[in-house]
Amino acid sequence: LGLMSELRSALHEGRVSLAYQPKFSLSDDRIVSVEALVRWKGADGQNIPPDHFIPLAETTGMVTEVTLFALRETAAQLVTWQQFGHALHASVNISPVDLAESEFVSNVEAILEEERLDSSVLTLEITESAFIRSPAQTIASLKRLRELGLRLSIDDYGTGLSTLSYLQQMPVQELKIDRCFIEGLSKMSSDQVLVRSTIEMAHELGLTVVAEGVEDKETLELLRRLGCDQVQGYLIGRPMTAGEIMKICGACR
Ligand code: G
Ligand code: G
Ligand code: NA
Ligand code: MN
Repeated sequence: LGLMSELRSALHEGRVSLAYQPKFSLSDDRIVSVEALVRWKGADGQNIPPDHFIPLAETTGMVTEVTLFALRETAAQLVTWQQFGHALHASVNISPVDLAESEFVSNVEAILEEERLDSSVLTLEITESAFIRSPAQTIASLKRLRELGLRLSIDDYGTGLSTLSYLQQMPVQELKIDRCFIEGLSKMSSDQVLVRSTIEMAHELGLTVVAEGVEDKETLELLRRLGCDQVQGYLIGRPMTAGEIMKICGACR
């Protein structure tokens, strides 16, 4: 629990921040969105990676404070980008734990109102595994978030053994194909079959498809041919500061 009280202090003392990783539209040929990723600088100045504290924060409930921080910060940043003429969208990762929290949806609604953000430019990413063990409360929360006008995305798709027909019953608009299917895409025809059919099915269901972990031009062009809508990965850009996002979006108004 020492780590969690340090996390709480860090949140209050401004040592938790966000990095933004761009998402590139293959039809518009420009950066259309960014994913907010939490960054924590420990007291010794070292970065503490999310993988080291998010799982623990989930077991203690602290994760919802992180999520609400990320939502508020991203909402404010979107408004700032808009003021500079950048019509960007953004996504924030949420945890299944958040969806089980009774106050979560009303807290989200309050943030949207306080920051005066049009909710349609904000997407919530939820890992696929959350959908599989989704009790009634999770689905109910997702529906209420959707009613607020937020977009919903399935993160890490393909790792959780769910089916698209099952996910069809969920109020989602976007599907992110997990990095592990994209890494070897240009070399492995088995992955190509899988990715092609996933894109086709997702489009049948009216979902936007994003491929994660795109690291080379060959993979990007292959995904373009397969009909993928957006790509994210080191080829387009690593997680970066809000200021750096403005610079690389100089031509993406
Ligand atoms: O790039 P990075 O090392 O930040 O991400 C590692 C993992 O931590 C990813 O799975 C990412 O989804 C998760 N993560 C990053 N930021 C957040 C956050 O604000 N909330 C939650 N729940 N997960 C996050
Ligand atoms: O689980 P989630 O999809 O939120 O994970 C985001 C994580 O993936 C972050 O740690 C981010 O830094 C990392 N990431 C983003 N793009 C790439 C990429 O092109 N290659 C690799 N290896 N990791 C990436
Ligand atoms: Na994510
Ligand atoms: Mn992911």
